[in-house]
Amino acid sequence: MRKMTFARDPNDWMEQAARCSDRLFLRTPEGRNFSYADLREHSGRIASVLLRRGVQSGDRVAVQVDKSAEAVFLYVACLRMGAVFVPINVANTPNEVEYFLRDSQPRAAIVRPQDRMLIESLARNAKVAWVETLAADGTGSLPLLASEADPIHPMRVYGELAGVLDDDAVVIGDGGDFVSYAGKYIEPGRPGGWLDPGPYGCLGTGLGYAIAARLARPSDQVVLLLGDGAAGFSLMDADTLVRHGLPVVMVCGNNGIWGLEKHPMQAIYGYDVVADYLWGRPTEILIDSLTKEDLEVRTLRTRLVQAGEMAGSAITLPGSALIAAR
Ligand SMILES: Cc1ncc(C[n+]2csc(CCOP(=O)(O)OP(=O)(O)O)c2C)c(N)n1
Ligand SMILES: [Mg+2]
Repeated sequence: MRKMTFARDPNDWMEQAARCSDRLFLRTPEGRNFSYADLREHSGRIASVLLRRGVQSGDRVAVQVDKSAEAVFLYVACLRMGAVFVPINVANTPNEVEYFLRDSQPRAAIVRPQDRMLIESLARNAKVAWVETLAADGTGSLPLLASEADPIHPMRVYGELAGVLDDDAVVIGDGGDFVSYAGKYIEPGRPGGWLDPGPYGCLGTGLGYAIAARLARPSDQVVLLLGDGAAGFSLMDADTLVRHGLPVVMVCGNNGIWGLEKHPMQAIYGYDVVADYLWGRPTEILIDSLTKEDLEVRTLRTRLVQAGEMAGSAITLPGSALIAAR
């Protein structure tokens, strides 16, 4: 009889299995098929989100979700990185869930979207900082942080940023929908680490804040997250950054619309006015008229290139204009 060999390290097992990449790993009742190569890819993507949010080998990840292929990928992701998967039965009461969270002290809790509000307050009591969602159909905030969608989903931008921001980074948001996601997903490491246009949401403050932040914190990362509409209010101040030698990284959510105006108009009235740009992509046009040799501009729609490349003054993201004043 042929002797079977078993890989002890989940990563070895994954590599072995993915060699027969077409081999079926899982078929769901709805007829979705996943090969071993899919398993490697999906679990790897989830593992990279967990890593970027600081989950390390030995950390616990509490999971209270319905059965799904994605829940299996999450489980395998934990195995691959040596994290401890703490399954919590969906039938557990809130008191029981709070007990499990307090007892296991997980780095992250992954829950059903409908339970998020409830669990977030339990998680706060249990000092669990990070809660994401995963639904039975595979949707939710956890998969979006690793989304492969093209054009890029804003959540992916923030999923990538989370891994490269220092604790003392100053992150500035100026924009509509693009920045709403940032507000939710970027956790300032210390007071003063997050600046936005405040309760009245007056767009156009971002460049001024960036100038001030760079002067006040000369050696910290300063990152400006701009909607393309917001960029239209004050992008000319990139020229000020350049003239005064103030390096700042700007990531522009370049969707060609005033999204936060357009979508509510569509929802309430069934039509929208003014919210679309009349020509092309104005962010690039505006940048063209600035002192371009001192600005590094990259527009990448299809590919993620070295998202972690933030050491100098540049981070590169797809579907977003990246502007770095040098
Ligand atoms: C000074 C000012 N004018 C108008 C508005 C109304 N307003 C809110 S969001 C928004 C559009 C934002 O578009 P963009 O920055 O492209 O972000 P998106 O929603 O497309 O991600 C506008 C015009 C505002 N908040 N402040
Ligand atoms: Mg926009």
